[in-house]
Amino acid sequence: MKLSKKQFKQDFEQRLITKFATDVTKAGPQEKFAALASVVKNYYSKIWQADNEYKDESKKKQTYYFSIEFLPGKMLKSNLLNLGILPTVREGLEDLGVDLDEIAIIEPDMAIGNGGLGRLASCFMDSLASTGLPANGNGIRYRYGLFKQKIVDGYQVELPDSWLDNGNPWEVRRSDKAIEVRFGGEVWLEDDGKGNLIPQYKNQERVLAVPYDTPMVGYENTTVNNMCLWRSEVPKDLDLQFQNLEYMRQTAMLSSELYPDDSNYDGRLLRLKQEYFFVSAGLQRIMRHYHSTIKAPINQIAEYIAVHINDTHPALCVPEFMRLLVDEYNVPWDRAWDLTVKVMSYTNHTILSEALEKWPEDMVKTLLPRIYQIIVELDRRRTAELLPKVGATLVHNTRIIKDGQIHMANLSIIGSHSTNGVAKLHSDLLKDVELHDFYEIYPERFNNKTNGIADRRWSQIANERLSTVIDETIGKTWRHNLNDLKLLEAYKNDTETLERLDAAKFDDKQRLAELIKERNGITVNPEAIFDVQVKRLHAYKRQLLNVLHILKLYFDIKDNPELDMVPRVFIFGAKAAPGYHYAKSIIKAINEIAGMINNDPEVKDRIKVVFMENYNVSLAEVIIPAANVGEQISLASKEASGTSNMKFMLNGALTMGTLDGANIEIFDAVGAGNYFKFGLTKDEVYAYYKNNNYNARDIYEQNPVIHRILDAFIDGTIPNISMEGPEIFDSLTTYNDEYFVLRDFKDYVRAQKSLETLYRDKTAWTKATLMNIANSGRFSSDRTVREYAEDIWYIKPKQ
Ligand code: 26Q
Repeated sequence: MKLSKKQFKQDFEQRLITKFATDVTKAGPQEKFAALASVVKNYYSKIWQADNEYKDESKKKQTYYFSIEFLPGKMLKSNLLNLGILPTVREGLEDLGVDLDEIAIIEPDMAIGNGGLGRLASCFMDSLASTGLPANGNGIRYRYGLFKQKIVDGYQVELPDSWLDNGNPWEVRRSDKAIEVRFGGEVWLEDDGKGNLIPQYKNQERVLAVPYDTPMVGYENTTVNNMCLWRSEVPKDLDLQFQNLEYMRQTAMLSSELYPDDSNYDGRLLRLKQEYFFVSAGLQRIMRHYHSTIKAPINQIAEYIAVHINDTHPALCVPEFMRLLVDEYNVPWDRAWDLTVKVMSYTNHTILSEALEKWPEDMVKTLLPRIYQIIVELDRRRTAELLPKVGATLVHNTRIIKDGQIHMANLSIIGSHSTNGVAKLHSDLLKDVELHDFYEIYPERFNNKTNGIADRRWSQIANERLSTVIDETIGKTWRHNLNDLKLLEAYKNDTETLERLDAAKFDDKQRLAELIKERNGITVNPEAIFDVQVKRLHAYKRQLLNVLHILKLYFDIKDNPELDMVPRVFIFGAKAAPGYHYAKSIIKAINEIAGMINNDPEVKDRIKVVFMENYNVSLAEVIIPAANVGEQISLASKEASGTSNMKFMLNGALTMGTLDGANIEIFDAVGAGNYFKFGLTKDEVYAYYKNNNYNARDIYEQNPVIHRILDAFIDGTIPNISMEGPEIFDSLTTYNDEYFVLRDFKDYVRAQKSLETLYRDKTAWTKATLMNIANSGRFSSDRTVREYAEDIWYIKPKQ
């Protein structure tokens, strides 16, 4: 949009008056933020309205992205950037004596997601709007987002994230579009005399779902999409006798808290209720819109809408869509099924068995009696139809209902026309191993969509310095088409460019060093290698491998106090699921090891270990630009994709990585000299499983370096740990090291040494940095969503 600085200043000052009866000299930071957000909202509202009108009139097919998590972070700068007014606003504020960054920091992170999957959903929301693709998010407006992490005495403590206390300037509550969702009660079918079976209900629990719409503003275009989040409320017309306290509490709980589990299935009833709540509300809203606006016959619905199931959490989309078609719109069963499969598509984000959702039949039957009937009928018909075609074994292995449980992945695959993994390796594993039986039956449904990131947030917003260097080197087209970063390659031997890249990185490291000083009270040297591992804490991600390497370096120094090594700052950021005891023990161990090393005068600042509290999107925006190295060290086959690996690459950090997830594609893109590869391959891992011949204790017994490091956990070397020490020690020895940490240790140390060698050659290092940036174009989520649009959703961009 066009906006003069003068106009902006006028708008901002005026808004301070109308909203708070104050002026720029007296307004507090919260007031300034609210006034600025309100001005920005005003700017995009007209575009939003116009785009809604365009969508209603053109009636072009739209995607509805159903996700139980979204993780957008702060929205102010992103909205300014996408409207094309970030510099104007920054300068206008400066004229008024206001620093944009000081206002932006006030906005709470919108953190209604755990990590990878939720952040991916938000990257997609940005990219869908920015590529002009008509799409909508659908989720839950949790009153409390992901917990805030405090470290107390080295331990993680969880505090509630009450992010809505000062209101949310971006959302629009649409009471007029509220929808009822019903649970429980009894259901039976009655013949209407014309041969139709009509479901009758009794004693259902009613919940009102109120939509809150948040605009997703496209980057310098005219698209503004919508992310719809549902809040649960008690229906207004409910008789007072039903309004008992317990019912009101239950209702509020539906949209009260995000489950803080990442990659772990939690079988609680409330979770299942949340899943049905946002699925039913979302699909009902789609149906209403279809009838009020699209006005096409119901049997053409697949030409107008696509529904995406983000992991299995919204898998109830399949039976709920069937219910709406069959019960509410009288579509014959077979036709309804055909439409459902055409409309639905599904993404799998993990192969970890403990993360796969299965719900007890009884629970589903009690909570969602009609949905249960539909699932039983789907399973019955499918079994009857497929038995003669593919045989009993395949049918049995792929049934929706097995051993008294409803398998949500099976439901999602069977009820949709597309199942994709999130990186090549992961998608291959789904086809060849994990979902092979499904692949035999429905080979055409399987495909890969390698993840991507909203590059504008991770470069233009998070790393303005680097962005400017890139502009000055190759011009600005990369801001619209990330593939143009390839132009940088022509400068890989250009000393001046390399020096400027290096200077930008140094600035970003200094900024992080200041934050570390402020938050952790630790002084770190910006000349040191900033070696970063930031992600959820999980055994398979192997933060422990990183820790063992740090201990090795520490003992190297203790053995040889004059050791010549490049100083390193090891930076961690990680939340553990509150119930994940082992992960919490690793956090405690990292903090105690940090204390031991940072305070040992003999180390002489050659190693610093920093655990940064409360890792979230905003912190990532400061940490990642400052990284020299990104640790992507999961056991091969376990990390479906990873996306922080892409963020590091785009910011000129080199990857220390296993051949897992999207790391492989990063390795292929940058080439062997610009990536530190180590560890078992997925085939080697699977061979260990097959032959059952891994013996971790042998490694502990036979490798004196490992022996000494592990003993540090149980012999009092690491201070202030109690049960955490033996717990970690036993996991690696007695319990045979589930994720092959000890097996990969030696090769990891080798790769770390070669990293150090390269870092000593500044020019060579920065050149590798440049090669990483230059080849990160493929990892824009603009590319990813275009692939989904073309291959899965069949939707077209505007214009
Ligand atoms: C399920 C049932 C009950 C409670 C919680 C859950 C649950 C919640 C979140 C299960 C899994 C998750 C999150 C999974 C996740 O984030 N997976 C990550 O997805 C990223 C995006 O595709 C990948 O890059 C990561 O590799 C993958 O781990």
